[in-house]
Amino acid sequence: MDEIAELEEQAAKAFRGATTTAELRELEIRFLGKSGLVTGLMRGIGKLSADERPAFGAAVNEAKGRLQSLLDQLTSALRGAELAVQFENEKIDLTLPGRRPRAGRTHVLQQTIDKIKRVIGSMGFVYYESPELELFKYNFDALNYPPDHPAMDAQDTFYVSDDLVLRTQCTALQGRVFETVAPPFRAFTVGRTFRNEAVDRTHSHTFHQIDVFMVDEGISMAHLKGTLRVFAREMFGGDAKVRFRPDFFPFVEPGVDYAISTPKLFGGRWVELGGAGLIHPNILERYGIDTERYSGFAFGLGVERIPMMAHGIDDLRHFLENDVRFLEQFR
Ligand code: FA5
Repeated sequence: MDEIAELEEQAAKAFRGATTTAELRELEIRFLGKSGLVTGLMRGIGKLSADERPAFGAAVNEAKGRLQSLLDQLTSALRGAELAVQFENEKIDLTLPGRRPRAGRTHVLQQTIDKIKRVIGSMGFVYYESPELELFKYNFDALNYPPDHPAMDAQDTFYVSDDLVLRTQCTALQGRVFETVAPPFRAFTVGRTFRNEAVDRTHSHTFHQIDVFMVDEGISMAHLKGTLRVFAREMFGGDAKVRFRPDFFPFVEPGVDYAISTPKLFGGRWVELGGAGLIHPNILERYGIDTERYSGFAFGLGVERIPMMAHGIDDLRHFLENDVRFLEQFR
């Protein structure tokens, strides 16, 4: 019996010395577990005489019961203290200012494209999507480029195969529309274009163009100029002016380049935006359009130029680099 009292005292002392619930759990296993020391006392019962056994068994069980309740009491006291520490550590300070979420915004080029679509669309032109990976025939042949014409050299591009190129100009939409839509019509597209070109502040291998064209009865350079003037005023303000100068593109006759000027930008200096002209009769005839009755105009321009002018951006590489410090300036 002394053996029991001794072990009980030893266990109780160890329990009281524990400083964490984890330590208590270890002690519980060591003393009270299935193969623990107190339980182990029962193994000695075989050495006792039959009439000593019940009293010994009962004494072990009582000691075990007392130790278990001491352990429960100590565990709950320590757990309370531990939770208090944990809550203190995990405390949230509701008075701290919040972290402001960074709101994204539309890319400055996309803002320009959206505005162009509104302006051109409001003049009755229908928007078409046209592929960036384009058949050579739509990018060049359908646009009246004679085979091996030097004008193609100015638009060297990336060939995926002999027939497939990354389009050099959005004018590639024309053949696709002529094949499927009969005049009168007004069509336009906006999208990415590609050229194998040395990159500098005003030239990129990847840039954007708008291409607009219409075919109807009696269309002349006056319609072209009037449309461009409305476009320029909507984009740059009511006092924008448009200027034409002769230029060559195989798909227009006559061909011009055009520039705009407004007193607000660059002190009224002329800024070239793109090319334009009356659609070449060869093209209309190729698609079976009666050139006695119908004629059309077309114009194209580089999109990057517009925000560069409007915001005084000096290098178009900024548009592709996606530096947030650059992008967040444009709301
Ligand atoms: C054309 O691409 C013709 N398709 C435009 C056209 C359409 C003429 C309809 C007649 C009728 P051009 O190669 O000049 O033309 O390019 C038009 C505009 O695209 C240029 O004025 C310029 O603003 C822009 N551009 C051309 N190459 C680049 C480049 N590498 N990087 C940035 N912008 C460019």
